[in-house]
Amino acid sequence: MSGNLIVTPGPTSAAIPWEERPEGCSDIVWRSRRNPVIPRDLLATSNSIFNSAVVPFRDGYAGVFRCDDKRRCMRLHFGKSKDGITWDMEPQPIVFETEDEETGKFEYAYDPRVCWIEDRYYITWCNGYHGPTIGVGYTYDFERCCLLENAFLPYNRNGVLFPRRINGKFAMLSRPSDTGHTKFGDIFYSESPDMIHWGRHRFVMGPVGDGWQSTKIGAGPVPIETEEGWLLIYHGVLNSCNGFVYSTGAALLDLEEPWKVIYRTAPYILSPQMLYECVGDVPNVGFPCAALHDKATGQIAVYYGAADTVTCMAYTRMDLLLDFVRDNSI
Ligand code: BMA
Repeated sequence: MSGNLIVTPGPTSAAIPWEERPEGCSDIVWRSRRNPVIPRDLLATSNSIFNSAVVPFRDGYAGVFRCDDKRRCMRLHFGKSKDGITWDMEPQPIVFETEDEETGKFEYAYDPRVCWIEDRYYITWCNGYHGPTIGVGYTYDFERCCLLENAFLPYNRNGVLFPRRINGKFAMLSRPSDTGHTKFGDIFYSESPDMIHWGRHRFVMGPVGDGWQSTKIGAGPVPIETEEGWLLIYHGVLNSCNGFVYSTGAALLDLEEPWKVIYRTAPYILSPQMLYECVGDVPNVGFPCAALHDKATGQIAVYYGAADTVTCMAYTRMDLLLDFVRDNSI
């Protein structure tokens, strides 16, 4: 740990962003009418802002955003918002504080997730250290950030923490991969006593069928704890004759042994269909990285990157989604 990071209070219970399901719409997950909520050029230097993570913070929200700059370097930026929709984005990338010269030598950072555990916000992301792997850091205030060790050896992507210890250990999902645009990918579960050393790796699930999740899959937002299990929203990829198509599904994982899959949707719950999902730097991509959940109302607000260009939101309700996962499981 470097510097004196100041401990500030954790998440608050600000009302989450919400829009009712449009009349006549029977989708389980429906899009915000304000999409894309974050344009590609919110920063003067940004080529695109997408695949980003938002959490409750103080009397509003904070986030870690993937901002690819106009050199097309992949960087992470802090942002703050009162309502979760309109963002005040830091123009400078996050400086990851570390006294360890070696861990500080990463070349790029993308696809962040943010997870409140016990006393701080942990950030995980795809970290360029001799190829992509899972970077881990933490912040108390979304101003300063400490860098920890990479969780795994290259190559790995989509590192997503659970929001509490499981059987006394920190727990993470990840997706071992390759140097490039990986054509395979299973989700694994790993645990750690200290957020540094990761082990006891368990297979959770892999691609299935010949449809939207047939090529590779990866965990999306931090899993949400329910009485029935961990609700995991994840992306699945189809390899079409026109390239990869990134859709979204949901699964329910066992509470104490999360590598055991209870249900998993056969159909997708969201797929690239709107123009802002089908047209952009990488067409046909919806990539969820965060979900806000209001326990009292069951409202869920999902943040997802669209076409590797902009950030969008979609909504669902816990009861609707759980019923759908149960009734449409593979
Ligand atoms: C994945 C990641 C994501 C991206 C997706 C589609 O491999 O690089 O950041 O959204 O491809 O291009």
